[in-house]
Amino acid sequence: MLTSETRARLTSIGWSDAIVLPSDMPADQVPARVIIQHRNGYVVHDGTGEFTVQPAPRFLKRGLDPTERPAVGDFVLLKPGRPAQIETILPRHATLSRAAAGERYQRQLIATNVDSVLVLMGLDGDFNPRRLERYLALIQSSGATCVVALTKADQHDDLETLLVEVADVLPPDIIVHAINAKDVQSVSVLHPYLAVGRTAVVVGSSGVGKSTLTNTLLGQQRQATKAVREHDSRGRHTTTFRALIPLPQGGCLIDTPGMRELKLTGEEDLQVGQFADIDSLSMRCRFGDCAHQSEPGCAVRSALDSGELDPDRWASYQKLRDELQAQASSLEAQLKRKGQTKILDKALGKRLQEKYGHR
Ligand SMILES: Nc1nc2c(ncn2[C@@H]2O[C@H](COP(=O)(O)OP(=O)(O)O)[C@@H](O)[C@H]2O)c(=O)[nH]1
Ligand SMILES: [Mg+2]
Ligand SMILES: [Zn+2]
Repeated sequence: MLTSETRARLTSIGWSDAIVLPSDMPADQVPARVIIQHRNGYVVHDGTGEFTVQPAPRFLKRGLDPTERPAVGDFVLLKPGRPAQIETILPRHATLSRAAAGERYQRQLIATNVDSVLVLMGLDGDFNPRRLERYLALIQSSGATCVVALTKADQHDDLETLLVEVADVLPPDIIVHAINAKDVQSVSVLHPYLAVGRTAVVVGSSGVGKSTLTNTLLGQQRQATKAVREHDSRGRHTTTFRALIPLPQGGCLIDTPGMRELKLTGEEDLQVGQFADIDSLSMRCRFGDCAHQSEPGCAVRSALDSGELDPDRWASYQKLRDELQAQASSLEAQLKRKGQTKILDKALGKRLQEKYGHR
């Protein structure tokens, strides 16, 4: 049990009722939150101050799934010492992950215990509905809410047309804001996601304004930002590690480095509203197992022919679906290899069958 004093302290770093302490918590251990992950250690915040800690040796075991190691956003229990040691990761209520770039299948954590994911996309040439669909797929299985913030709104003069275009690729329940990340007044639309006890993570390409937004919300230049190269409006990677920052609004923000590749992990579910239009089209195909190639009575094909379904969106859906399937197989193989068949049955087997048994 936490004293009300401890609870108040922890609330300043995003503690909420969603975080559950073990009933058998050792009396000498104290909760804290991971705010920075370095190559050889972690920085945590206990609500009073920041300090460096070491992970318990079992977290360093080779071959351990990276998602089982402490990550930025985690609430952990520390064993006192010099330095203190991370003993336990408290159960996560949300986990945003992706698959690592490269050949070998591996899940990577982007942030944990986040209530919302602010997807930043610049209105200066960075805007890309296909990438938005990809982010959405990753976020929808995370347990966090997706919020889209279009930055550099001050550099765009036809916002209305653009907002319609964005709304077209998003499920109706996703909120879209257009902001100038440099302007205090403009970014105040994001305050509801950053109230006391709430945590948001900002994601988006390099140069989109993640660190600028963080600084504006913070009211000081804490995160380094970089001038955008003129010729391609791309920023350079200035933020090199994830950092959780408590804000004056009472909530916490996690700034991240830009991610070049956003590979699905295989745990996503494209069926949750994101492609509801395609879903309901395929329900109307004559054959239950229609592959939407050249079958007679294919509702998807006829929607493509009539222009009702955007061919780019269809291509994007197929690409994500195939990638998801391939990644799910990799994940399945990995879990099997490690003998984690229990998780496997629960998380994947059933879902895969439901999803791909009929498409
Ligand atoms: N005009 C304008 N410039 C912005 C906005 N957001 C970011 N920038 C500029 O874009 C550049 C890259 O921003 P930065 O925060 O470093 O991007 P990050 O890589 O996502 O962290 C900086 O020069 C910012 O001043 C915005 O909303 N409006
Ligand atoms: Mg940055
Ligand atoms: Zn069909």
